[in-house]
Amino acid sequence: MSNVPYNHKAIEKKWRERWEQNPVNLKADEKGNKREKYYCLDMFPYPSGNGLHVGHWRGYVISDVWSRYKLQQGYYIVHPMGWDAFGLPAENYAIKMGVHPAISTAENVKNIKRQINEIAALYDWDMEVNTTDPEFYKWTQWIFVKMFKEGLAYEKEFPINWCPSCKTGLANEEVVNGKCERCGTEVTKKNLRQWMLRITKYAERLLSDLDKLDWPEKVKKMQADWIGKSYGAEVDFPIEGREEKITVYTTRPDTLYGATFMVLAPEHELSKSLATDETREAVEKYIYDASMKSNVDRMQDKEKTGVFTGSYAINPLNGEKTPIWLSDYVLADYGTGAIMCVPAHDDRDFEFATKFGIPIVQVIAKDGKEIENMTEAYTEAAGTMINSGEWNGMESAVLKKEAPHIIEKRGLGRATVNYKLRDWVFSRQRYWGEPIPIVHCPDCGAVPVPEEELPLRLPEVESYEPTGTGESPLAGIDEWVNCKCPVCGKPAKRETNTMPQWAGSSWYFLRYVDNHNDKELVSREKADEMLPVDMYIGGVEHAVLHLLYSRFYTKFLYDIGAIDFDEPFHKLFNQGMITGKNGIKMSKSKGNVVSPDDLVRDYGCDSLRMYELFVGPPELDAEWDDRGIDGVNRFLKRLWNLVMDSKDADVKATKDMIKERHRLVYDITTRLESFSLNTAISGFMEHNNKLIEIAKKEGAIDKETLSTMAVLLSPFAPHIAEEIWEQLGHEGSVFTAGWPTYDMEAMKDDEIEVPVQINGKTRAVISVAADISKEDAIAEGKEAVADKLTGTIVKEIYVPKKIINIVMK
Ligand code: ANZ
Ligand code: ZN
Repeated sequence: MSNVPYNHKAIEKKWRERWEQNPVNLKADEKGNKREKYYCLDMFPYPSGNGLHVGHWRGYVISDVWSRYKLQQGYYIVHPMGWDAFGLPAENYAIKMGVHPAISTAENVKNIKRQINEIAALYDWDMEVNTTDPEFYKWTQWIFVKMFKEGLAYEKEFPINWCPSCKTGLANEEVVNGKCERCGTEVTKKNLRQWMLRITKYAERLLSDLDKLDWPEKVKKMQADWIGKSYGAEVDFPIEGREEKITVYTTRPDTLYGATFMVLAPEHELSKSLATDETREAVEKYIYDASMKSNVDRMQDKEKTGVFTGSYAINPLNGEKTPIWLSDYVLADYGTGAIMCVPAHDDRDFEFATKFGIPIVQVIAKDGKEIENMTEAYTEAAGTMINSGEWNGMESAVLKKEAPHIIEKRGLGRATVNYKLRDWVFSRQRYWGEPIPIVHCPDCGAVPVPEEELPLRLPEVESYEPTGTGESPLAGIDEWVNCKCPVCGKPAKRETNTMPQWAGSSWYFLRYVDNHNDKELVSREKADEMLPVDMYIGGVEHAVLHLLYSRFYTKFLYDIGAIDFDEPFHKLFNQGMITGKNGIKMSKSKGNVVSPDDLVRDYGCDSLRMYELFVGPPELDAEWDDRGIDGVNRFLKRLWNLVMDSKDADVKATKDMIKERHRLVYDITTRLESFSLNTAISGFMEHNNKLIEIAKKEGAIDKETLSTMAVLLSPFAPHIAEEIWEQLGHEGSVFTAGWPTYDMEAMKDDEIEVPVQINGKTRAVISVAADISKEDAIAEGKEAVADKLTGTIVKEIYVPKKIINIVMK
């Protein structure tokens, strides 16, 4: 037995110090030649006051294992870390405690950095960024100015969540079940001037470029659904007795003959003017009530409400009078904010028509038969057209595709493509965010702060509370607000809204590689050297917004020539969440948070790293159970003992050892390649047990096999890997070893010759794998003597490696 037991404390301390003095070289090979780069990125954390729990560790361990694996494969590793540090929690803490958010944020960063260092990940801290650092947000503001100049940032009155009691605008996250998170008052809508980003201009590219990406199909589909492309038509309905037309957007122009009424969003520009003397009061009340409802309420599938305007439109195809209604189930900012209603074939229209007694005309018939008494809409686009004039008898599926073009040819409207994607509401009435670098001049309008004056620093304030007028606390600082117009020099006022937290996270990955450049967002030279990201690792909760915004920013920066690639993340991996017992999310309030600190102390970093992977497939959620860490810890101890027993024995590699070595390389490599990190860990355990078996027979294991084990283990458990490597007599770090290769031939079992007997008489000799199973041996034996098996078999015997005997009657 080995006399030196596995001492994780001593080993991990020793190697931390070594790496400190002599860092692993990420960039160059032994001869100093620069290697091909590989950029592995983590979704950077928000520096929360709660610190990290074992769930946060998992993602960082996965990305570190991947980075170290790539390093061993010979790449130059770009693996940075930073802080997404603007945002509400720091601000709310400031409101409560009166501590400046910059101070609490800096404290949190310090604590989390300490915790991250416990992981022993290969982060290059020289690349660190912090979104709240003026040297960083200078460029967040610069991008905004560029967008403004390109017409992509614009102002718009927009209904936002509004708490009438707190007198403040609320972010969606602050609205809980339609109520204000702070005071519980029902949230309403208020029209406020907002800054918007025209992400819709990029809708088509954001959709079609998904094809270029090596991302999980699930995430690509979520993005595609969010962008929501649909083909349809805009149809112009003349208004009876007026000059104007109402344009509707429909994906089903084939059903035009069945349009028996029309509905406008209450906010539609014509809504008020369509009222007649008799309907005016009801119409205005309806419009007002709708404006007070939150979107949450409007989206809910409640009973339909509506009001008849008193006006009619003319169905352009058949000249029928169609009554114009208002209802809040039509959204103002989708399509044209007006729809033609086909109650026979649309659920919502059916419900509305039934409630208000509007006629229902069926135009698509399954099997050609009209339904006598419709009790629900027929929503399939399969059947033949009826009640549709010249379209009668056509297949509806065919007509659906042709109708937009027919309508366009006849001058009744246009074939269109529509996207669900909305422009992005980019302003927040908050303190702790990047000031929007715009000056409002009475003469020149909205003018950007000149680029050379950036960063526009966030000023100190006395109170972090929102002002109550829907403006940010910045509005209360006169000396900051009042300024000169950069164009004409007249007195002007600064924009007081700040940017959303997404602003910094939409482009931070570009800045890491040139984080101190005060001339450019990123130099071309550094960008060429290290960008774009090869692998992005983070939680699936960011599948849509963060990833979509980052793709949008990247495309914009590509378009203005700041970078020369237009997709930021080549490959994406989403890790599952670590939960407490019964799948409950870890949170302070549930009291089920497991801190990594104690586990590191008791078992060591290497054991915790391996256990984070061993808990389950990395892409799935997993329940944490402390007890499981014993298993990986035991594996490391057994491996350690094997190395200690073998290192001075100097045995020659036997065939078994060589076979085991190649199988180990094969298993670990293929499992890593398929991101099956949990089975990679179990692979180590199984092969180690095999080696221990062999060592029992042969006395010890050869150095090459154990050295190979150390290299394979190095991405997972870097400290013990280094120590084993050194104990086996190697000089220098295990991270200079390079990833081992395997030889399929060497993995094969030895073949042996086995005689096949029938009733004790040898009839054939076959060659089989030495460790063939009983079933396989007998099956192969019977095949070899098949023509001689003429009777009934009463017994089949396999004496391993010796003989196969078939007893026949
Ligand atoms: C007539 C029709 C008949 C429709 C039918 C559907 C079925 P997607 O696929 O999501 O783009 N629509 C259009 N604008 C709307 C708005 N602002 N608010 C609410 N609904 C709106 O859906 C397009 C369909 O949703 C359109 O096609 C329109 O109703 C409705 F049998 O027009 B349809
Ligand atoms: Zn001016």
